[in-house]
Amino acid sequence: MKLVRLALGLTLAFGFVTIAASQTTMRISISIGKDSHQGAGIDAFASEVEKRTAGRYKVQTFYSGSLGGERESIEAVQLGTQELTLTSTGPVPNFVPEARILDIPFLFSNKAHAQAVLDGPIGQDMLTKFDSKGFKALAWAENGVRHMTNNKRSVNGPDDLKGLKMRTMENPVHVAAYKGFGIIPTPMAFPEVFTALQQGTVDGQENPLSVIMAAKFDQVQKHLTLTGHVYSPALFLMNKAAFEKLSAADKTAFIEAAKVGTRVNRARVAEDDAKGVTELRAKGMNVVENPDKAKFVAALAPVYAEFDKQFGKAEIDKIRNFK
Ligand code: EAX
Repeated sequence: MKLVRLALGLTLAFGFVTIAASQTTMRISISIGKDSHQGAGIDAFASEVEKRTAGRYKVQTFYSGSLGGERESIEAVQLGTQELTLTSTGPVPNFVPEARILDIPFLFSNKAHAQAVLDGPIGQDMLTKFDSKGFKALAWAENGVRHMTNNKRSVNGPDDLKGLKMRTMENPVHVAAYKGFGIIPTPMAFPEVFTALQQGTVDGQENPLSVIMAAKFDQVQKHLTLTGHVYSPALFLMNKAAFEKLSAADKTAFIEAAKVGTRVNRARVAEDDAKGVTELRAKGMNVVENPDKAKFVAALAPVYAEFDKQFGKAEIDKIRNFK
């Protein structure tokens, strides 16, 4: 009888411990608003994590850079002061230099090509490069194909870009490459961009239609050109130690949740790309839909020669020719 009571007591005690552990709350952040392709991605991720771990894990979602810009969020995830972030690869090369190769302009022929590379062996191998830097990279997501906006003039070819002061991401590959376009690159964290555009600190910026719409850049930018000059990957990053603490089944749950988040995120990018031009025109933007792409590519010839040396032409070609 006593033994039974002891066993019951232990069960209750351990039962209690299990319930207490079930309340684990984690945080995930993005630099743009909730009503966006990234907001849709982290919302889906959070609800999938909760569902797939039967509520033992909750993911609190933070939008609009309320926990900091992308560089700060990646830093926080690396340190473990924040468990998760969904970020573009913008500031990533400062943490995982191997990932730089993915930020080369005109590397991918379109979104489908980029997605195939990221979801295939090259992209999946790249995710493992984050392990030794304090991260678990759960899955590739999508920021979108980047286009240029400015307040000075309509841009039809690279000549029109000469001398424009443009905000860029804090990304060494973009900064080096965009000089080839003749612009004056001004790296800046995303939360500062709207004000910088409004006050004329910079003439323009470049981002996917999804970001331009979510951030309401139409309110502070007149001209948009669909340059499509670079594909902007995004990814779900988690603090490595926080990931390693999960049971094997929960690890799978987090990875699968990130994959669902990516599906939702990419679907929203597709929607945004389909309606973006119409919507931004309706908001008063002057849109050049078909600029002379070949001229933009040609403008980067000297930069490509440099990248071939830096990254190895064979490595770049592997991505370019991936089917
Ligand atoms: O990830 O910094 C940028 O321009 C990014 O595209 C934006 O924060 C969304």
